[in-house]
Amino acid sequence: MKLFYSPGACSLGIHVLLREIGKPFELVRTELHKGAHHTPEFLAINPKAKVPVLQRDDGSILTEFPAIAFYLALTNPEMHLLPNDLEGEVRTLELLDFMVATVHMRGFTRMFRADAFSTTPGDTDKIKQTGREIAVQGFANLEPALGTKPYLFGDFSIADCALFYLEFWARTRAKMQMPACFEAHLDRMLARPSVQQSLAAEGLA
Ligand SMILES: N[C@@H](CCC(=O)N[C@@H](CS)C(=O)NCC(=O)O)C(=O)O
Repeated sequence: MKLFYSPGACSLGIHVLLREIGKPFELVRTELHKGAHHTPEFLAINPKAKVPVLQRDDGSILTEFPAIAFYLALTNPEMHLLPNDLEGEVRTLELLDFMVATVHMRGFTRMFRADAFSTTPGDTDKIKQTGREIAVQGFANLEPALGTKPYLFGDFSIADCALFYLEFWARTRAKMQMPACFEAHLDRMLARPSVQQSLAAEGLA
């Protein structure tokens, strides 16, 4: 199995998940800031020009964070990375979609890639502010899901890997104050060997 990742990108969540599972995998560094996702070689792998990409042992390609996370959880059932009842599964999907499609892509992406949303010269500060407001609201919407639990579903699951990369961005890149439960969840994640190893391997430790 190969993970195409960029240091500190959302692929970090899948990286952590692979290390939690503990089976051998290869990392393929694809540095977004150098445009490595727009090379013909990478586009042949993922024409959507995005990470994370998981290349499975049969060579097939899987993209989109929620799909990759579900695939890894369902193919490693002994790791209990997903609640094993219908309600738990759909609640996991609900959270993953909100975290990736709304908080990440509508919120943090505006903060980090304001130029990509710009339509008028000089509008990037407004775009960044809108992104920050979406992220702040996103954490507020997620707060009841975490509450006083150590992890989103009590025990560690794939949903925590998505929450982790959002929290990591909030603390290290966006310098955002998060509700206390997310600060504590991030500290809990940072104490996990899988997270420490992933950060070290990506050069972020
Ligand atoms: N919906 C995608 C989002 C992936 C995504 O936006 N990845 C970012 C890195 S965090 C990326 O590759 N951006 C490159 C670009 O948009 O140019 C998923 O669930 O995997």
